[in-house]
Amino acid sequence: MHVIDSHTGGMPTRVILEGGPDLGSGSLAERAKRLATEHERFYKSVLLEPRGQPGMVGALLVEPVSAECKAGVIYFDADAVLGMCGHGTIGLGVTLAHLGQIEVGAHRIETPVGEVKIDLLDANTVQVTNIESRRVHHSVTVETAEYGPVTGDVAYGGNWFFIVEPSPIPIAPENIRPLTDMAIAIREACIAQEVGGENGEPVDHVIFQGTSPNAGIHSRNFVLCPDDDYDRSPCGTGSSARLACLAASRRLSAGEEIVQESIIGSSYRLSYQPGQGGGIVPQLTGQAHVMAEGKLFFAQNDPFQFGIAR
Ligand code: PYC
Repeated sequence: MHVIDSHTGGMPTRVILEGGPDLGSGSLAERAKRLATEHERFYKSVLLEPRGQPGMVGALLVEPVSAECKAGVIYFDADAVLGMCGHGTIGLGVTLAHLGQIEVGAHRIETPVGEVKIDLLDANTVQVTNIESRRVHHSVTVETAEYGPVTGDVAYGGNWFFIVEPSPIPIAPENIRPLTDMAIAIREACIAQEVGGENGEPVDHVIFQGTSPNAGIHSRNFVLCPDDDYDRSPCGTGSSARLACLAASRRLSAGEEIVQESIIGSSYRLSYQPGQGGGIVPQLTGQAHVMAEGKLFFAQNDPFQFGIAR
């Protein structure tokens, strides 16, 4: 399996160029469902240790349906197939540029939740225009056994987010463990209490929003991903969901730009335009760096051929 690894603001992406499973034909949503239901061992083994690393997201390149798109891509982490991935799309853009497959300028990418646009600004910088994002519940309370009631917004940015603001725990690297534990409890409470999307979609990510001590930064976040690890980047789909909440509360105007920081201090520039379906169309700009290119082997006599199960 031929892969290229990059990181976007510290968050790793492994682009699978060839050697992935045959997902057949159909829409990307149908092929993503096949990946989730029929190839769980494949996607876990690509990302789990010792072959992968904590937090890593995979980006499986597939043939796009639309001839307008440069590539089709299905993102996944070690525990779930994702609808979209912002940091992964920035990583993919920089990887395609590294391979000489795209040049500075605009390109379309197909994902299971729709087409997104990337603007390659230079070899490391990509602006992503994401799918239309929206807030679906404002100020909803879930009951957690460990932390009591927690109130937040549910919003969609290509994945489903429960967003808590202000964060009950300061967003600082030394608090990653308690933030993770509380976010897991909130996600479980959302699922158990059926707080999610309009059509029963489960919350798969939890965000805590806080402030940054750094000048010029609008906010800092902590994002829990489905694999129970945290996003080292400010999370592209999470930032999209957050922009939808800021827009719905009239706390940010269309075209106004803010800088959002991750818990490790990497940042995205964020803005939005009004969408056609009542939501917003987010734009996020960030940087990625290619780290490695390699071949993955899955030897039958390797006791950890499919990764270390968690
Ligand atoms: O950047 O959208 C994102 C993302 C989703 C999961 C991890 N990163």
